[in-house]
Amino acid sequence: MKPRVYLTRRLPDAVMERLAAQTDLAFHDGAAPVAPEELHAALKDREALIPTVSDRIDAAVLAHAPVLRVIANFGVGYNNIDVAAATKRGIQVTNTPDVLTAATADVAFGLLLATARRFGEGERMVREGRWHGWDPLQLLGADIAGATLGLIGFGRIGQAVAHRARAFDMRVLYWNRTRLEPGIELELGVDYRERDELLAESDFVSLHVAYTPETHHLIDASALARMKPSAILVNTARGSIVDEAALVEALKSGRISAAGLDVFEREPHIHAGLYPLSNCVLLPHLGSATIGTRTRMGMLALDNLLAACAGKRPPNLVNPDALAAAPHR
Ligand code: 8YV
Repeated sequence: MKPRVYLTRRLPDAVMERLAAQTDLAFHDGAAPVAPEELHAALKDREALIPTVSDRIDAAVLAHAPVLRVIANFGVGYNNIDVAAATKRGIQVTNTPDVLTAATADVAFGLLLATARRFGEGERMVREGRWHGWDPLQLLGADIAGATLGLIGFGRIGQAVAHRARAFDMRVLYWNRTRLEPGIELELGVDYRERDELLAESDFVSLHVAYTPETHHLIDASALARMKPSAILVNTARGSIVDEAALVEALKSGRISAAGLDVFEREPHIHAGLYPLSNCVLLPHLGSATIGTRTRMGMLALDNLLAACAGKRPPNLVNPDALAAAPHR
């Protein structure tokens, strides 16, 4: 029997074709996220759910899902899911690591370049007919080569950003909960710093930690105050790692020089104070947005889901305790 699956958004065609062939599929086909009532009703007989970053899957939602066995998140970050509530019910949660590492690192490095070299301001100047010719002092930015990049969080994506930075002749510092072996640091060409030291020493700070209660507002007013006035902040991880209101103040007052943001605290709502600021580049959560990456993410979510429904351990299980938990249904 094919597993009964509910998918909250349409995914790339190749994924939809495989889902249709290998599962009993129902999905929400709108341009906006599925409404709670629709999700609740859909989950009443579904064994598997594929949600995205825009779907909050908490205990209240799970209460409507009496036969759910697996939540195969479409994304590496799974802060949209109450994993503890799922584990309690014996529901497995999986994610999609690795397949989006390069695409997301590209966007982080792209934001670093775009902010340093003022691409957004230049583009707006040209499109709005305000460019009246070359000028030796026009839109002068910051040098990349020789500058210091500080990475907060040094998992797969952080390391991929370090790799790109080394190719651009940057010096790379990192902070991570667990420090790497010195041999690996040497191999990757990176140096460890405590977080406050990293903030003070870096010309660019890029965030690559998962969003958890511990990383909520990790970059707050006091962290921003430690950064150089010339420093640039890049965030492709999760919006709530940064206190957006404090960031607006820091950008307005010149406490830091610029920011490149792909993620926001209350997406798609963006702090009103960011819109008028020319020293920030704002992207609509594009980290993994390539056709190849989104296809690989969907295929991996499906691999995870099929494994769980077949009674096998999914390759990217994030809550192994769910296997032991007596299903509370
Ligand atoms: C996705 C992401 O676009 O994987 C993640 O954690 O933030 C993005 O790559 C998003 O999660 C899709 O659900």
